[in-house]
Amino acid sequence: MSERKQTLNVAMIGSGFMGDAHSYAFCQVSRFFKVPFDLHRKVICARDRVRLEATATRWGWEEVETDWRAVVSRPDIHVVDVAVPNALHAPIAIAVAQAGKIVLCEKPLAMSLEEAERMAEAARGVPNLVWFNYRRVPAVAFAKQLVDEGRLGRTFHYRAVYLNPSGTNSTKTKAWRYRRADAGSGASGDLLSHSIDLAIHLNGPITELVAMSHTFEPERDVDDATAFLARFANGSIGTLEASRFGVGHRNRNAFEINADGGMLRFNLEDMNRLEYYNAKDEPNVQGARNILVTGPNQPYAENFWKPGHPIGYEHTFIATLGDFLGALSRQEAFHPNFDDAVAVQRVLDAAERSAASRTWVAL
Ligand code: SOE
Repeated sequence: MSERKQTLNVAMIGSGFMGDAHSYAFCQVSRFFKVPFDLHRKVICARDRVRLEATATRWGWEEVETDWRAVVSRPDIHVVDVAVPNALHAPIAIAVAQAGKIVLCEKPLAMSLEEAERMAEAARGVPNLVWFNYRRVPAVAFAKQLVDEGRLGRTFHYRAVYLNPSGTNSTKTKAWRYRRADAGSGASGDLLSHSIDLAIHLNGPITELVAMSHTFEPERDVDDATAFLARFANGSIGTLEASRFGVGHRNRNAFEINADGGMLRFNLEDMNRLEYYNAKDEPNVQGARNILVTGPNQPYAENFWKPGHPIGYEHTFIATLGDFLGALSRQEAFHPNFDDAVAVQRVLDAAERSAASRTWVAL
């Protein structure tokens, strides 16, 4: 008779795009990962009741609620996932942590570095996660493995871009992501935060940077594009850029590492592949291998489909949740967590100050 699993009643605050992606992960995680918990999609909460009920029906949430405080104060709720506009991350996540509950939060963690530090302080005593989901694209996890195995040796350059064309679409630009009061920033918090998290994860801390930001739409109060030059603690140099005016792309989250031992290159728009150039190959056969990262013997090959069968964007949320619940059951720290997100916020803060002063800023 299988051992009775501990029940985890989950609450989701938010019912938009991320509400769907996270709900999918809560539905599917036990089918792909050995989850030592019984996850219940207990209650979903948002302001717009009509949309809320549609999302609840679609993803099998048991109850709906329109007041997040009522959810956070419920004794039967163990996990609260915060997937609402950035301005609400701090008040909700801090209340969840102070109620002693497990707290999951979308990125960027906060509206400012000061707020992010307060959130991390509040969450110090509870298990916590920030949805930098691209760390768990198998091809990205494989890049991390190759870096950690020392296959690249000394890094010279880290180059990243995150390009989508959403800023050119006038209907989209009325959304909360385009208002400083709700989002805190534009392309930098929304897109560059992902690039910064991957840069720190794959190449270590950034020690100083010089940045520029630009807004193409005159009446908009957030950046449409931000780019910066960086120095890393490991001695490498980097360029990181994000734009919502990346016409010609859909969701190009890409990076390249040039190092002594070779090169690694990834692009989310071809997410099941990693390019690897081994500088130790014979010169006449040197070239970038285009590796299909679907197993065998590659990250998450045991969790998803047989080798050769590609996966999608939604699986990165399943892998994030699966690894989090695994770490939770073993009482181990999980990454990315609120402290990792503070490191990202520190870079965003430096970039904003550098762009304003047009000077290099040390971190
Ligand atoms: C922006 O359009 C967005 O949805 C980001 O907010 C997400 O974080 C990113 O994963 C996809 O693009």
